[in-house]
Amino acid sequence: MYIIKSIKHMRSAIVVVLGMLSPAMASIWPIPFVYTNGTSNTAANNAQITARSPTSPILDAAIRRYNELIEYESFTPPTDYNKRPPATDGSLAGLSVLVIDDDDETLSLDTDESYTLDIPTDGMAKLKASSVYGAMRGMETYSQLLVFNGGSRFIKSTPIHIEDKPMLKHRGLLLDTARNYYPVGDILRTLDAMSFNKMNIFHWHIVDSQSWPVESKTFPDLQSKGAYATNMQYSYKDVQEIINYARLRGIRVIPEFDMPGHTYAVGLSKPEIMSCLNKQPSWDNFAPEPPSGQLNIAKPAARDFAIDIVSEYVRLFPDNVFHLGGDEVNRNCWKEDPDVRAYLGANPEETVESLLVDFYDKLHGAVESLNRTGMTWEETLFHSNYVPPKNTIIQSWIDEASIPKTVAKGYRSIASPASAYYLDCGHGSWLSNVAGTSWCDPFKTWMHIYNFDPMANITSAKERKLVIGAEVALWSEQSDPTVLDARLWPRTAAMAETAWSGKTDSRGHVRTTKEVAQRLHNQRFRMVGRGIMAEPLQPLWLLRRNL
Ligand code: CP6
Repeated sequence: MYIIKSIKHMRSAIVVVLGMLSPAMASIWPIPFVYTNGTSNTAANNAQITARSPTSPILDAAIRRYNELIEYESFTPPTDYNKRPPATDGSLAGLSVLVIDDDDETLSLDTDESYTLDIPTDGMAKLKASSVYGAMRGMETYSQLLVFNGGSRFIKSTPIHIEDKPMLKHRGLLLDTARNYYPVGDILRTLDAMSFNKMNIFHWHIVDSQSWPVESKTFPDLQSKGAYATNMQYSYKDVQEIINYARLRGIRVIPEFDMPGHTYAVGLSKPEIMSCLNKQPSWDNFAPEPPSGQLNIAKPAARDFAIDIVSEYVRLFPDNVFHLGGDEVNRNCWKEDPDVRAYLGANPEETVESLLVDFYDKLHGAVESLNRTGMTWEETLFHSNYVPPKNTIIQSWIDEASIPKTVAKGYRSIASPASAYYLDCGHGSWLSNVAGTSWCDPFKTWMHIYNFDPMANITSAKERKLVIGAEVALWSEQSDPTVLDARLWPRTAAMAETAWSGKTDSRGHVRTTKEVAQRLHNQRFRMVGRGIMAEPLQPLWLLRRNL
């Protein structure tokens, strides 16, 4: 018995080692659903991409972009340093792209991002996708197969056959541009980095208590009084540039206008619709972080304001999904507000809770009547008496168990547990010296992120289908452009692979961080070569010794 066990153990150890060192496995991140390869090598000095039917502007732009990238990129995986160029058995004639539905350029949760890619040992490679966005994912994979050595380009281990598709339809990154400001260029670079990892949702947490950086045509003072500075603003034109840039990369921009909490900055121009503005020094009785301030839910003008905001920004942000925030409201802020007290005195059938439910209801109703799907933090569902519309997308963050709880109630869930996916802190909490609280520990390593399974503890097929996405979050209390790339990458890439490829391969094997470390290290180098200052994971020499 004991011997059989240890033989089994030894055998699986050998399989793991082969899996790690196999030269056959190209360094693709995230790893494709199906990947088979041969033992030849293909010279790829001609790797030019062409469309079989050049009818779509988005496809044309993507082909141009990848041709340019292929033209300047000369990526050698660190594992190939000091290695001689491989002998080749044939040469590539380029890549031909076929999109079946190339006049449908809608980008939504239903977009089909699947593709198949075939690389022969000699001749023309072929990429086939049903949408232009699937073709982009395939071109990304293709670009990752091209490696340099000794001044020449190759694709190794050909012929290669890939069939690929995402496990989760929503693979997101939240960026908070209110606690610290990021210039447009930093956001565009982040969108590039996302596309290198096949991510497709930019959740723009655009405003919060500390600043209102985005232009408003309805209430211009929100920005003029609420932005940190005149050069720390997003104009309509900036926003449109970001949305277009994202769309060309198959990335949807979901805006979040967080209400009724996290709104101190609104009070800089509209103090008359606010409660508990800037309580000092006891802000922590009223808000999760200073400065305190929430929309005054007893005032019809506050509710009208919220609806006006949604009405204005659904016109600027074309995506079907609109995030209403709803997180971390503080009841005490309203209980102690003189206007709220006066209102409740005159309306004894009402309570703070009923006012909040009414506020959520009006806001979600407005989103629905504007033909959008509402998205909200989990508090709206679990920490209030409100019952959101059944198609509302719930973003789970407080507890890992919130994800199974959300889908058990029949709602769609985006997995963003703070315990695994909150990237914000590179060091202890800024608040620990002020309030004795700390939300930074422990630091979320890439292994920690990779090990989290958004589907954990969800067994029924129906409920697993309701986990539609995963999202990491960069809250910016302690991040700004100086650390952006290193704070995001390559840790976000770890989430991107678990969201695209899943935790389990097509043979039922659960991937381990040990097996994927080498590939992630290569992806980090690839990203650095493409202008993303991703932080290093390990010393280079270790790899060389392992050869
Ligand atoms: N800001 C907003 C935040 C956070 C949330 N919303 C947050 C809460 C807890 C942690 C990290 C960030 N800073 N608007 C929660 C969704 Cl640990």
